[in-house]
Amino acid sequence: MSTVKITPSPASLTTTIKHLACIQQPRLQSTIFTNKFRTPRRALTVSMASVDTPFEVCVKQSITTPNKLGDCPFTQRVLLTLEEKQLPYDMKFVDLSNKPDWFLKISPEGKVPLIKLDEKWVPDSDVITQALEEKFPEPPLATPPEKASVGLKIFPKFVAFVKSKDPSDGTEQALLDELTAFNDYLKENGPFINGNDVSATDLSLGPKLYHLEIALGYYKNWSVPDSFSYVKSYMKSIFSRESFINTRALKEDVIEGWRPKVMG
Ligand SMILES: N[C@@H](CCC(=O)N[C@@H](CS)C(=O)NCC(=O)O)C(=O)O
Repeated sequence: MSTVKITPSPASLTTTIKHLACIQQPRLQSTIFTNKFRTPRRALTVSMASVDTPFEVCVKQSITTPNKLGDCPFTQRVLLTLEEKQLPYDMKFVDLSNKPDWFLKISPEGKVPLIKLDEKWVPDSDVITQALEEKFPEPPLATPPEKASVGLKIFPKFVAFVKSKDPSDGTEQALLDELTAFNDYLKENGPFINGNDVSATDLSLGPKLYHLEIALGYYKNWSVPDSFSYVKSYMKSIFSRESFINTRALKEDVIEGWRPKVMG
């Protein structure tokens, strides 16, 4: 099992202690954190729940570069949630092309992401992010139910288009229609899906738009038209968040990850 751990620098550890003083345990100084804590963008209101050990998260391993996170948007969604909630985690890399026995024992479906919560391995990014929201409500990330499905159809339309071999089959137009609706929505309600603050639906959609940008750029020489200015700024602002930079897949992994589907 390959686990990546990064020891925070003394400076970031000081920041960690300062900001998490009321939830951290006495073992803090000897704990190794995988994600580096950063000065939060907004005032940090900490959960009263105790975070005394990093969460173990099974993630897809890079197929191009040793010891790097791979290209799973569902995994990135979970890592983004942990990062935005300033929760520590250790990533356990899983080679999905040759799933190890230890992984298949804890994940009968053989899928990532998988997180250990209360001593139980929990699969599925929907379930995991919901559980994290309930256990660690600060900062609140829940998207109101009436907004939770905004942008939901963009990913399936992107998948159909990237796999399409017939330029006149309507898949590009179907994606453009979804992007038009999303652009109009953001113009009225943005800059994020729930207004001024990022929420769970953005953390789900962001990694998918990242795949869209890289895969369509590479395989179809296609990019989101400039006329979708609200979608373009949305992507820019999600992709430039520290949480996103810390958890994004390598571009080459996204390209290689889509290759079998595009060529298939
Ligand atoms: N509905 C799941 C989807 C997870 C998923 O499809 N993960 C992919 C990697 S991105 C996987 O583990 N695939 C392995 C396989 O199907 O063998 C979630 O939201 O977590």
